[in-house]
Amino acid sequence: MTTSARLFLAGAVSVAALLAADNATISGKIVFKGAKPVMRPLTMDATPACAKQHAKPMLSEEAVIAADGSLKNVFIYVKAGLPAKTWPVTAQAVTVDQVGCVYNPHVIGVMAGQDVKFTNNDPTSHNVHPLPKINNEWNQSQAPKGEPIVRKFNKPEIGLLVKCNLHPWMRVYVNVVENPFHAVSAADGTFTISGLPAGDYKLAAWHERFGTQEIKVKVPAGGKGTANINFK
Ligand SMILES: [Cu+2]
Repeated sequence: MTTSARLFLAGAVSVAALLAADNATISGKIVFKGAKPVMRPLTMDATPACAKQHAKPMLSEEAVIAADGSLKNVFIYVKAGLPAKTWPVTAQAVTVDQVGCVYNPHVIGVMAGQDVKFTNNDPTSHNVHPLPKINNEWNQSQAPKGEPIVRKFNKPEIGLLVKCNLHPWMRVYVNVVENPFHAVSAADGTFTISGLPAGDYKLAAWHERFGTQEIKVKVPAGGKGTANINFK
């Protein structure tokens, strides 16, 4: 074998070892048990430009629960158990669109220092206004279909409420964490966190109305862990 072939193989082996070290996955499903709260319709009558974008009144997203109890918009993150290191900030921005005078998505997760991009696809102005407890407060107006607002939140903070000063029903929750291992439950309640090293983890699951649940999950290298979480 030539020297270059040996170097090539050594490189391939170390890349494979690195991939194997960080390819564990935790997935699960979030379910709400009990009597489902009734969601009120969002009243947009004062702003026809918003109201006329909805064929029927939109319901508050304070609790989005499917018929089978699947709970959407729960933020799940690794709270403890990761190796002590600084994780590189995810380069890609997380986009929050404003369309129909509603923030979409309603809940996001980002890393501290990661870009959050607020876009306006409405024919009306908005004013993006985070109300943090730990990060810095700011507010910024945005013209109809105006330039995106790109900002970072630099400190970890769960459940950071962002409102619109012009439309009081608009709200999005930004969850800021220090690692890339987080997810938001889908309409069917499921979530997946991948790219994890093997470990003994504590996950936290946060919901704007139902609070926080914690669960312990053990995942072997390259393996899968399951974290099914119930709220009530
Ligand atoms: Cu608005």
